[in-house]
Amino acid sequence: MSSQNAESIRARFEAAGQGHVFRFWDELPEASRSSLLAQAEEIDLNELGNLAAKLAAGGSDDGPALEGLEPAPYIPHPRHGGDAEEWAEARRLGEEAIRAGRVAAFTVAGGQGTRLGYDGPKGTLPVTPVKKKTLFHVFAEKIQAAERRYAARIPWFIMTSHANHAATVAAFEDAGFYGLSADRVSFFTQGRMPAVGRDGKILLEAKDTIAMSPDGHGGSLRALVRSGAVDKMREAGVDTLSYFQVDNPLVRCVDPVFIGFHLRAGSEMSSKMIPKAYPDEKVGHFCRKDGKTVVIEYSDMPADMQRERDADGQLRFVAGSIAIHVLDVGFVARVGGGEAGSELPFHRAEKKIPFVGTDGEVIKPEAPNGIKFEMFVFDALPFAKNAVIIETLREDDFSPVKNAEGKDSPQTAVEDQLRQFSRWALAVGVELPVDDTGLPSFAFEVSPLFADSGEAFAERWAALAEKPVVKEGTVLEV
Ligand code: UD2
Repeated sequence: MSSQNAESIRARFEAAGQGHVFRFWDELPEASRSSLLAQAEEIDLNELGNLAAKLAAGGSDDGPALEGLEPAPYIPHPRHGGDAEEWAEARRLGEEAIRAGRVAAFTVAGGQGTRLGYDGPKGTLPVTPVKKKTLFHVFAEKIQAAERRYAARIPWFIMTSHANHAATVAAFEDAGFYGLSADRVSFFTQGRMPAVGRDGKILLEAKDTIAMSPDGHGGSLRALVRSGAVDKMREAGVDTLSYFQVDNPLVRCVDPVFIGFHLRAGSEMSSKMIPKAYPDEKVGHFCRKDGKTVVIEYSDMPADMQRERDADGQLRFVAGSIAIHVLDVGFVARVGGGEAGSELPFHRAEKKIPFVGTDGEVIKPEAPNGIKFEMFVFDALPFAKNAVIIETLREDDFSPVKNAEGKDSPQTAVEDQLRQFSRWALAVGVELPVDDTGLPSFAFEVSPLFADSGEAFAERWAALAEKPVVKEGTVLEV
């Protein structure tokens, strides 16, 4: 970088009241200077200025206000009164789109996985009961199973973060892309936001390093555009994106029914819901406000509202968001491209952020001292035309790994997979000892390449000339 360039960047920071970022400039070696300048260039000072102004004004975060919120309507699953004909029609539409190569899979995998305490990209966490396949491996097999079934190409886009990009790509390379053809898989890194103190000033975590963190999964929309992923999709004839989080081994990565409902409605962004299992389950709530679909995050909805019940005793805000969406690529291009009036708000999180004091010493605060900013992808819903929400069955779509132990942990995810495999096996007459939650007394495993649904399992099983004995350690593969 030319020294002229360096001067102009420093001047811009000075003018924006952020000149302290270069406080240690004079003592920094050349390499540190370049690295600091590169970080500074990532920062949109206008955007940060607006956020800091709101902070100074004591404004709360930009989430939607709670007055006038109504529960959002959704299309019920046939098991709960939904129209089976309609579901079959949606499936046909979705299958047609997949066959035509219009659908890509998209995983957001840029999170820091702090709660799990796992050292490595979350997608490399082993999750299956017997073979201990990783999350990425499970998704890859599900995508491959769909490619085979529909004789289609299904490109897979994976959003990483600065912190885990190299490790993620290396994991795929080491694993031979888990059997997928490497040219189908694209990685790109999400954006970052600087952390600021309560005074809106950018925090330095070292003399030459700005405290930066991923800009939230909502940053995926910008990143899809900036990275060229949207162009790549358009070139490949992809207009529909199947979005899911890296932490959910049960997710149907490419679900024809869901895609079909999305296309049938001419929706720009669709979502899956499940009825919440208990009032304070940690999922967002699908609501309507001023005629638009919004998600109110669990941490933003007061407890009494989360517990409200209607006349027949059902939770009023029952529709839980499990972070599974279908997005129209044109919509991603618009919102991610920064179309005026459809900017995603930033949510604020107060955190303990180690920082460099004026004397250059690193200070580790005991209490939250700063603010991190994140965008949430579901905040795009109010901008989407014809947003559709369909109900899905928890046991077939949702068992997230969030914590090291207890609820939503690797252990519960293994158990939920075992219950799913057992349901499929019991349905075709396999004898299995299961408890009253459907959990078998031993571990076995069904690869998505053997079957990725109850119907697929029944078909594969019927076609087997010799039925294997299902016992401890059995793995049904390919
Ligand atoms: C998310 C949803 C919640 C519910 C739940 C279901 C939010 C705010 N809440 O809760 O409503 O749907 O999931 O499991 O999203 N990620 C990135 N980059 C980032 C931050 C996150 O890629 O900068 C990814 C992360 O890798 C993970 C996903 O987004 O795949 C979820 O992030 P989280 O664990 O922070 O969200 P959580 O569990 O609070």
